[in-house]
Amino acid sequence: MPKPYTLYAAKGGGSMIVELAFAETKLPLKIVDIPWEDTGWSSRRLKRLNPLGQVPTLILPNGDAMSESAGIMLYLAERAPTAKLAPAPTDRDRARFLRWLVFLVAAVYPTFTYGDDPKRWLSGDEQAAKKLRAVTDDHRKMLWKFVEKQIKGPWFLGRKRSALDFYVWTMSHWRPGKDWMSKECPTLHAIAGRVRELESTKKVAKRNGLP
Ligand SMILES: N[C@@H](CCC(=O)N[C@@H](CS)C(=O)NCC(=O)O)C(=O)O
Repeated sequence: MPKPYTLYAAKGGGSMIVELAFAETKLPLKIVDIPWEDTGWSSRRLKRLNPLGQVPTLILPNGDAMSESAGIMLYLAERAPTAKLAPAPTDRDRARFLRWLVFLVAAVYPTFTYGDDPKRWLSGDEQAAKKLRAVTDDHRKMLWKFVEKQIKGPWFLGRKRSALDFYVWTMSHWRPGKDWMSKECPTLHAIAGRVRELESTKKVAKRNGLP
C-alpha cells in the first residue's frame, strides 16, 4: 500500500480544489480538517508547515510540505496525467491553461486574502477595514466579468475539462455568490453546475457539508 498524501483542509475552503483533483487522480489521500479559527499566520497546526497558515497545505509521501493550489495542481497533473487536470505541455491549450491558472491564484484569490478578514490588515480602523472588504469584493466582480468575456464553455478551456473548472466550482460558493454569478457570469455559473454533477464533486461537497 503506497504511503498516502496528507491534505490539511478547512470545510468549504480552497482545499476543496485539491480534494477534487485527488479524487480524479485516485492517489491515496488522508484529510485533516483544521478549524477556521486555527488558520492564518498564528495557526497552531499549520504554521510550522506553511507560514501563511493557509489551506490547502499538502504533505507529500516523502514528508515534504507543499502549499499553493496552483503548484499542487501542476504537481498532480504530472503525477497522474490520466486525471486530465491540465493540458499536456505540447497541447495547444497549455498556454491558456497556465495563464488562467495563475490569474485565478494571483488575481482572484488575493481578493479573498485581503477582504475576508480585513481587520487583520487595518486593525483599529473599522471604517478602513469595511472599505477594504468592499473594494476587494468589487474588484473580484470585475475580474469574474473579465473572465466571463474570455470563455465560451462548456468548460473553462472549451471542450476539455481541467483543474480550472474545479476553481470555478469552489469559488462559486464564496462572495459574491451563486445568484450574482448566474446573473452576471452565466458561462462561469454553468461551469460550476457541470462540475457539481461529477461523482467526485458530490463526495467532496458532502464531506465539506455543502448543501
Ligand atoms: N495562494 C493560496 C491561497 C490559499 C488561501 O487563501 N486559502 C484560504 C482558505 S480558502 C485560507 O487558508 N485562509 C486563511 C488565511 O489566509 O488566513 C493557494 O492558492 O492555495
